[in-house]
Amino acid sequence: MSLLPFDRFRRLCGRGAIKVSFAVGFALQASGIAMAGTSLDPQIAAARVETVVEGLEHPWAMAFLPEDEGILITERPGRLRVWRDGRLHPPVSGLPEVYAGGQGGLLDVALSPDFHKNRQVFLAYAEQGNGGAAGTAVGVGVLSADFKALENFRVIFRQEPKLSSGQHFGCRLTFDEDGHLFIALGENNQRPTAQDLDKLQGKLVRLNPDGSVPKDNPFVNQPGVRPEIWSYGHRNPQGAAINPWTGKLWVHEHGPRGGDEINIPEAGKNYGWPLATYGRNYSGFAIPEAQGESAAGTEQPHYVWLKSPAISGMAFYNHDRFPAWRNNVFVGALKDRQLIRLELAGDDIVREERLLGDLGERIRDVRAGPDGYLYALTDSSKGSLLRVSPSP
Ligand SMILES: [Ca+2]
Repeated sequence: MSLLPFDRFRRLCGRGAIKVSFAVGFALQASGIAMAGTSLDPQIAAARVETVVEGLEHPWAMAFLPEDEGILITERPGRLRVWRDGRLHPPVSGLPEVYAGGQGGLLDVALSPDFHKNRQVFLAYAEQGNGGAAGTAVGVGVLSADFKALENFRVIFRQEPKLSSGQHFGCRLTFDEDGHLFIALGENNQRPTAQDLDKLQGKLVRLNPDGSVPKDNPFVNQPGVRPEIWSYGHRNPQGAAINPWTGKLWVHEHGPRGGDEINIPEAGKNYGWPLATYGRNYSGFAIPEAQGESAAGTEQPHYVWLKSPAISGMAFYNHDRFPAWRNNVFVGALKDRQLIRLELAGDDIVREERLLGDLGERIRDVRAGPDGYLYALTDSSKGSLLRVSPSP
């Protein structure tokens, strides 16, 4: 994506409407937790916050249009909004019907890597099946020249079978540098299915942008195994992004009570759920299928939180605007109502910091903007798009 001149982007943002404030992290959970593996005690820090857009209903995801054309924002009840020329426009037409129950609805949005040529917009959403249960689906449409419609929308992927009564749809969409589409799928709150290779629950899936299966996927031509699968044993991933310094995909997922984790999923590998987990059931009892924090044949998480922040959204920061944030990755927290900043040394996470805690907002998505600011969506019936920068 081309970099926007700052002043031009400020004009796009509608400078007059922006409210500026400062927000610090919350010190509630900074210490006293025995962290496993590479986990760290988080530190609290301040950040500068500007409210860019208000009045969004449970915004879930955003995508920056190239060339100062604005930002696409999904609202979970089923609307795609365009924020451009300093204002929020009416919902885009041409969207599919979504299952807007429980955690379901319109979820992630991603632009085609060739958007400048094809104007393709990919959407992930919960879809109801004939039997009443719901599953995650992904489709693509063409954004009209006037930004008002998504034309010729067609579904390219459906989670099969459909097993959700409203929980654990995932879902994040990410293109890698070769143009493959990764879809991070929840296990529909049906734990054992994350290990069933004939099902698409609890899987990371890798597709060509037209929905066909790449010939070099790890399980192609294996009887009884879905060829879309890249990796398995995932619980409910809601963050995925390509590490710009390695080209590798990072995915994070919700644990149950405890055990939120980041993974760097490799082809064909098993990331453990529900056989291995650092979490417990919400009741406090052990997960019935769990053998412990590890299990033979499964991968350990790259990073794990023993106390779940309930993580959603992920953004690597690779911009010159704020050198203090370079080589960082940011993660939103729903339950902890914070923005998590993780400092990297190579792939290793060496420091964790919590921002925005005193806003008291559930952070659903975080992305790095083309202007070098960080953008975050707050998940509520009156959600906002925030612009975040380091404290001066
Ligand atoms: Ca795991």
